[in-house]
Amino acid sequence: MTDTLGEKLDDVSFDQLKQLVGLVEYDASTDPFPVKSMDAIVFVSGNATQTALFYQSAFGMQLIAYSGPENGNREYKSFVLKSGSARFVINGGVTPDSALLDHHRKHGDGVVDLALEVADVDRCIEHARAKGATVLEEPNDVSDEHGTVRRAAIATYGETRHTLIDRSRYNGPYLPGYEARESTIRRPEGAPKRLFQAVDHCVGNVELGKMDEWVEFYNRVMGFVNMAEFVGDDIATEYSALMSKVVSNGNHRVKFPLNEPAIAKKKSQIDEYLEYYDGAGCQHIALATNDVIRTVTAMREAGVEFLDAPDSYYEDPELRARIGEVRVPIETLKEHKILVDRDEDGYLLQIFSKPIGDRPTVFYELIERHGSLGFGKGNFKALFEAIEREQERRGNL
Ligand code: TYF
Ligand code: FE
Repeated sequence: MTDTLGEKLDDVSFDQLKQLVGLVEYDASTDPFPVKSMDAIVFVSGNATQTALFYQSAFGMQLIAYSGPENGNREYKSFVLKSGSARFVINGGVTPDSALLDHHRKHGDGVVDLALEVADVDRCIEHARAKGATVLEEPNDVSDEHGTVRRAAIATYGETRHTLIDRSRYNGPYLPGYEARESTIRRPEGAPKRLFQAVDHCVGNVELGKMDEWVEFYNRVMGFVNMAEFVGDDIATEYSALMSKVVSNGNHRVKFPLNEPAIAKKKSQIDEYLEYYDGAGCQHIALATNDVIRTVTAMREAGVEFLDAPDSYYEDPELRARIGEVRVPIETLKEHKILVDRDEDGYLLQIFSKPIGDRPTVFYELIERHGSLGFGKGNFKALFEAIEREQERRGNL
């Protein structure tokens, strides 16, 4: 199955993807920087060997490829995991002088690369360079017996990058140099095939006063458009302590909300992140699922902790009136602490994990869309209050 941009979607059909991440029609012919999809989210971990097991056992992902000392990469181990159209790459330094370990010393476990699949690396780089982007890797071909990948990279916020990948002439397991690998854990009897099908959005936290600069960067350099959803001054000072705007590529396949701290009544959760990550970086990744109840149940059973919405959230008559009918009774949402929001296009169900590493930095969102193209604006108050309860428990409020 391929979409209009010729994207390989594995076994997630285009119609499924459309529902899962809320695609819209757009005219790709005028796009100066056409992006097909997220190619991979690349992480650095203090122990990639074990983190790869976590994503298999707790997130139900499948190990599909590997590179490391056993096949010629002496510097670092790299595990490639898939779930539907989502691909995660977990890297960990082996040799003590590996640059990955410097990144890890500063930032801890986190995202180093939001890699994007594009059809024409050279055209994108030419545009990006003309618009003032920092090119970290010039376009180059890498090959092995499975073919050739053309790649390049530009800098984004903090020490995060966007590698651009054209994999149209390559049919191996991930990138040249990687070998196919099968999962190393046995999945529980009767476990669902996968717990999520796609990456919905990746959020960046940037320093105070920098949000608009980064929004403008994505507009100018990558031709991304602003989405309607934003957290402005009003919400920020009232309860959220953050400001947020969302940029996306033309068809909304790739969505990047950007947050900055706001001066409010309490210490911003974004300041807590910036302090512990030691700079700007990726804050949360939203995973699209077609059954958030099943996904959150399986993840909780595997030990992943989620933020609790208080019972009062579900008893609020205003919420009940606004939400109307959704695919399950509100009681079921309450039982699983799942949040719900509705806008003019439809509704969404969502839930947020606690930070998954040692530092209070990166966390996950699970999102089940039913027509809504938003990000759960109606839940911001309840969500930010739940985040602040956790900040307080960590002694950071
Ligand atoms: O991605 C979003 O915009 C939503 C809401 O710290 C959100 O998931 C925004 C900021 C934040 C947590 C969630
Ligand atoms: Fe989100």
